[in-house]
Amino acid sequence: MIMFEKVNKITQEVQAFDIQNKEALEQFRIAYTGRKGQIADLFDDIKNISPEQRKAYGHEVNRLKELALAKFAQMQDQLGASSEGQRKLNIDFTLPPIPETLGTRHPLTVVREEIIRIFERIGFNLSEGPEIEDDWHNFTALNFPENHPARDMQDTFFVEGDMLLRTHTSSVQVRVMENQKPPIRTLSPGRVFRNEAISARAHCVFHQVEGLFIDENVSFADLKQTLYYFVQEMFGPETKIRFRPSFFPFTEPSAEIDISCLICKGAGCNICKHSGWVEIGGSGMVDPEVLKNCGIDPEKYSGFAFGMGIERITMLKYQIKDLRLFTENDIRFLRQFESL
Ligand code: 2NM
Repeated sequence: MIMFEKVNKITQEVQAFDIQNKEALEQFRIAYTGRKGQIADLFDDIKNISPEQRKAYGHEVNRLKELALAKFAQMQDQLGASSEGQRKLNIDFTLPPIPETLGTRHPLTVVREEIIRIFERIGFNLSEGPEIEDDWHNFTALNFPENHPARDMQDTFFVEGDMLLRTHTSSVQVRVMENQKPPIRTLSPGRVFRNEAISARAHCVFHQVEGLFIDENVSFADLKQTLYYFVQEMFGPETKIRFRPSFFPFTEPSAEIDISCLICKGAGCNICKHSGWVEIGGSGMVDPEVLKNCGIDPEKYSGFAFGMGIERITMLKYQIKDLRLFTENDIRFLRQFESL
């Protein structure tokens, strides 16, 4: 018992010891942690302890030793007493180095590049255009009537005068049609902007890829076959495609593009709201009025166009449930795409 009290007493002394300067630090070392210090004496005393109490005693002395060493190291740091030489000696050169962590591509980048590669194989090139657009390229050339709700402040970010943040990348395709002669086969991926409240399903900035195919005798069958090829390549050979009649100002006829639900394979689940189908975009035959607006003769040429949301396709492909994950840059989310 006496020995345990001694440990307690020295513990209290160590705790109370006021180290203000390097001299005090050295005194502390000599008194407690040094080779001939009191803690070393306590270890020597272990031979005088009864075998039943030896384990508990050893435990207590070890705790005291750690406490004293920690205090010493801390004060040594604070007083700047440890020399560079000593520090260097503390490095274990045999340890393996910390490996470099690889950066990752963002899942939206992975999917955008995959979409580009798929359309590249059937002759689509890439086109880009400005994110700040004028009314003509974003709306008027695309046959949006003057009073269309998309032209409302509630839906579109206006910059100044008739300048706005593009609400789709169709504006890029208007520029292509104005500047190139058919045949045209072009893909325009890019950021688009809509004045929406941010939620799990919507964001005011998102990514689209639109496609445009113009030549003589292009038909709705060409549209269907092109998109069928795309969904097979993108989502796998089991994937079914369905076209649902719809309306867009710039296409006639128009159709929404649905694919069979990847999660439940059509049986019905939360993702497809128990319908077995999920929407991935819209499409249609370019309205002759739009061709005319862009300087292409609608008597000679026809074409189809389509548009898809890259976030939506990425969410379906990787079962991502919340759009906000794409912009939060949480490293735990991004790391999951390390090998892609
Ligand atoms: C969609 C749906 C349907 C489209 C139309 C055009 C253009 F410029 F040729 F008129 N580009 N993209 C289009 C057609 C986009 O997105 C849902």
